[in-house]
Amino acid sequence: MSCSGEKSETPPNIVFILADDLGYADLSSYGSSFINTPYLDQMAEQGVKLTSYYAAQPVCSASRAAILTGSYPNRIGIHNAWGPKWESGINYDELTLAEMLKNNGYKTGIFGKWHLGSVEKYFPTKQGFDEFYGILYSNDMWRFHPEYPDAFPEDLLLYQNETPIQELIDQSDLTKNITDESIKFIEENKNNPFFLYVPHPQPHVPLFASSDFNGKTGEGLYADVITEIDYSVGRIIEALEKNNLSDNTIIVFTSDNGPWLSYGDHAGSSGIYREGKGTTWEGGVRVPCIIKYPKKLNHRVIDEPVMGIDWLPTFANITNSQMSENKIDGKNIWPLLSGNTDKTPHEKLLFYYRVNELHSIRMGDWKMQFPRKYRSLNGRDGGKDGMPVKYEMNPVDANELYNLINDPEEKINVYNKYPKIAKQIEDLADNARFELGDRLTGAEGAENREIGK
Ligand SMILES: [Ca+2]
Repeated sequence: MSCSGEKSETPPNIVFILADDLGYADLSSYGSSFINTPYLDQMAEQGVKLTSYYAAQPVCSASRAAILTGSYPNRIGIHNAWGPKWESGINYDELTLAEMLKNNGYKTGIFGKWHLGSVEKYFPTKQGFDEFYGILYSNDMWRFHPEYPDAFPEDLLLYQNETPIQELIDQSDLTKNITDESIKFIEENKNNPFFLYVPHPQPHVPLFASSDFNGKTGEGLYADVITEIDYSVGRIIEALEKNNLSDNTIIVFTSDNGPWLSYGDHAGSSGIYREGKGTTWEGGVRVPCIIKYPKKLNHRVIDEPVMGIDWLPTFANITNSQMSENKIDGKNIWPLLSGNTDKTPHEKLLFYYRVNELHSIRMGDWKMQFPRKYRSLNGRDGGKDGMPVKYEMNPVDANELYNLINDPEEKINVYNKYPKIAKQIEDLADNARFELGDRLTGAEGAENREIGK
């Protein structure tokens, strides 16, 4: 409780909507020329629109771990996207966002895709969520996988809390049903503070839209799917308004990583940004992010770099919740969102990928790319109708430096032109390697913590 003597305010509700593999340029308010997203566009006009918001990693499980713990996922032993047989989870020693808010009197619900543990010990209901409706891992980890059907013999199961209630064969109604469950949760909790987490399994392939949306845009199934997600956001906002909750509710909409470009017409777009999911070029990690909180936030467009690790400390600040003693990497970005400062609290943002490999660092306007291989279509078209094409692997042979203000497409390597900047970032990289390790250079991290086993 606050000791300031101020009249205590009703704590705000938090609604966090996460799309899966949605690219930077997939919303009309972020530059899509053929997908219309009126509800999200209105949210961006009324609230805060972030234009340099980053997923912590360009892959599902790791990116989600960052949102829910405030740490770089590799700090807490979490890497990659987990398959159905994966038996680890977020270590119980970590305080999740759901646990933090639950400790502060919030009701907590997750409706959608978890992807942070497939064994019961690590289900969402063991990590701070009162309620769960959805799937435990990605919607393509099933026997209808277009390339590797034998890799996923398990049934893709729809869960209610800890109980499987249905094998999913047709996923067409999933977005709609997740929205229905979310609205039910809002109505059941309208008299108490709540945290509603809606990680949609779409637009991750295989794409599915309900009969109300399938074929309706005339722009292809991907556009239909995004249109349905936008409509879902509209329905959630409407439910909040109907229950007089809108003013004191923080709604966030973002994506867990950039588009899966090898799927071609079933993938999103990163717009001008280079590459997509599975790389730490801008297209893999820079994603849309919109925040609406009518009571406290005015409209603002913010281009300062922030990341998925920032939600936990920011929500702790806004809700006066207690964080754990564990060291985390995220920062409270409330002063930036509310206009009390125009600077990001981050000196640098680290981009790790695969198993603890340091691929990139952003420092201010600059981004350095470190030597490794990354996947690319190298200008070829992606696949069609749900069948991907193969990526090629490109090397980065030496450190490369880009100025994201003059060159947001990361095309012009200016490493030799700015040796002082390069040295500064290389020093940051050395510190990162000392703290968190880097498999590419053989560095053991001094601060990494254990995954839950
Ligand atoms: Ca994803």
